Amino acid sequence: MAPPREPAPLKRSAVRTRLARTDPDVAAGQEAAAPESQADAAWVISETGEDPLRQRVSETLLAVGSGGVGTRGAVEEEPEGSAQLVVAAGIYQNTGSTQHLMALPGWTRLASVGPVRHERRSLDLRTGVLVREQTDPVAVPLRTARFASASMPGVMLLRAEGWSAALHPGPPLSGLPAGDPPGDTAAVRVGSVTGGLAVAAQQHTRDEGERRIVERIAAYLPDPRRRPHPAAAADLLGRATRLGFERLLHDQRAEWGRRWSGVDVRIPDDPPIQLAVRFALFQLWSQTAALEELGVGARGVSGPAYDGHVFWDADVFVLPALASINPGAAEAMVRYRAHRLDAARAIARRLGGAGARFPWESAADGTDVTPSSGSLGGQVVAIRTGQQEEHITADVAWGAAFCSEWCGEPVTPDSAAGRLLVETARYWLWRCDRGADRQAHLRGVIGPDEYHEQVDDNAFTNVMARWNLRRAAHVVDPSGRSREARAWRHTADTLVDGFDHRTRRYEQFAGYDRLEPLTVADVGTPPLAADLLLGSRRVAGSQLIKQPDALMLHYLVPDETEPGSLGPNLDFYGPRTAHGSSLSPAVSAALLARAGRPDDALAMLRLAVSIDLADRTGTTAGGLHMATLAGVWRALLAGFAGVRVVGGQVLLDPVMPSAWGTFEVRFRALGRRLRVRLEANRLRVETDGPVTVRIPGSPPRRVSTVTVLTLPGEGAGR
Ligand code: IFM
Repeated sequence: MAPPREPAPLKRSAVRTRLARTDPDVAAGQEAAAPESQADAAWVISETGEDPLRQRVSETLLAVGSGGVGTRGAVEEEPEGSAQLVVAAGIYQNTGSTQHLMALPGWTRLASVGPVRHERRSLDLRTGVLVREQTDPVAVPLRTARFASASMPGVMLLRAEGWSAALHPGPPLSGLPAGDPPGDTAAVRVGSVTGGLAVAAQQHTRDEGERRIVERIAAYLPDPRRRPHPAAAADLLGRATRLGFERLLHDQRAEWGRRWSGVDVRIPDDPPIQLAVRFALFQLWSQTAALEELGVGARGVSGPAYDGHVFWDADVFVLPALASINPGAAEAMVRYRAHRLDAARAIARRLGGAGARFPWESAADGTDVTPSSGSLGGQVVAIRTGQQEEHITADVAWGAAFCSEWCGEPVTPDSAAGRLLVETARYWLWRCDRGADRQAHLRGVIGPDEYHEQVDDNAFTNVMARWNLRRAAHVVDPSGRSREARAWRHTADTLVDGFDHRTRRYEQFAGYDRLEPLTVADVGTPPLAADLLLGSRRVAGSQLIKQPDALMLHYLVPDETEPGSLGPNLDFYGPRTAHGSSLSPAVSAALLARAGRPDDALAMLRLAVSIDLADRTGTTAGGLHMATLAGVWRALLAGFAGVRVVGGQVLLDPVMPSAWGTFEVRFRALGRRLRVRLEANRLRVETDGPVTVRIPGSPPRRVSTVTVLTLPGEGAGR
């Protein structure tokens, strides 16, 4: 049983800042007067700080990031219990299972700000500016504004304005190895397991009567593969300070404006879902970057949970979402895996096998960092995912192939995706057992449903391995002549998949159907941790599942599943799914939409968006659930809008819940920007260049600029 892992205690990194004004008018080129936050409900996430128990959740939700560097939204004075943290993708310390993202020098700490009893903090998703406003009636209220520059990745800016007797900035970087030296400039370089980070910062303070204004700019330069030169951070800082706060604020608004014009959602009849999806898009964008390589931890760069380890969450959730948001970042994720092929080969070799086997949890160098024990309800329990959750190997290959398909890049044997497919196929060929039945089997694994360990022939693992073998064979040998590719195809064709033609359902693993037929309704209301409520042993002996397992096949490789099998699998596994993993509701929402059940899908989507925004699992304090955010966007794009990219064509097969009259998605695919709007049975497609689209029942159609297509049948209501 893989227990939920407690968030590691946060290391408080330091920084101080002061700030001054926030700025709604700066984009219009005006010097900002004392700013008011923009209360546009369609774009703003607000926290009041009234509930001390929500403090760490607010810090997660109000995280900002750019250039692969993330900063939690702790208030500037960092009161007791506040958990400030700055981390960067790929910058790890320690070894083995204790390897974790390094707490970096911080840029948001102010030495003192004076008493603040009531305040409002508003993250404007439209601009990426986080504004804090004191709502106490005092003569000189505290106001702060901060943002992670979208136009200069890695540059962070803070402005504070307050009463000069109370507002003291302290040094511009906090948590430096040798303490916080006095002065208004600071720079440091830190080494990590495989690379390092250089950071430089500078601040200015000025008094205007009783008012003090502090402006601070910091430049972070992380490099997961080598130690960056300190001069490079100083250079970045120099360029940023020459532009100055106002100019960078202006550029911030312009850059986010560009982002939102290309990727967005419009659901006029459902403002809460529209805001929640925008929040997901905002954080997916902020927590990632088109770097030389990008390993996305389960919580991105927004918190310490799972130590920043990279799971399948990255390959099959975050990567496909990014392919439609910021394709360069998705490609960087593929490079993260490709750069670790040698480490994966070494794991396979150590097992006596061939090819490459990826670790369930990966971090700096691609060695296995999965812990071997954890805590479940206060008890120490073994974690076996490292040995048994082997589907990760096919997931990595799937992510790389998906990225190529979505972006319109060919997969050749020499491309990153091609090499990943081939090496993973070699592993599966070695890993499969031949039974007396002359079929191929995969024994002793854990599927996505981690309530059941050491199972044989998990349908998800087997079908993903089958897909992997077939896809690799197609890449190296489309005509079927090579011996190796023939062996892959033969093994794929003989791998058992547990499909029962009578029930039209996959048995999750050999023997699953004979387990105690518990449903979630027998236990409580999902989402729930069935293993905690009933105990691991009882749950392992039952049909309760943590998250979609066989159903993940319909999510990832629908063309590898039996036609017409989605409905029966949803009907059977839906009531047995505890949603004990945060990944679960968004996948279920997408599948319900694909099954033509949009109202049920919308109910599930509401649960998915509440995972972080309402802290439904009590774990958001440890960071954003990146796979959930990605799943929310994919539920809309691939689920409701029915967007797929296959063979260089964009397939569109939308469904609409009865509560919505229209909805629009804007996204990227095949190197194009697309806007797709559904209204009744009319589909309006707008692109910035020619692209081939296909709707059900019609031949492919080449479209450019604006085209209106009519859907067959009842269209939107289907
Ligand atoms: O990868 C997931 C897994 O599927 C369920 N437990 C949490 C992991 C990290 O998010």
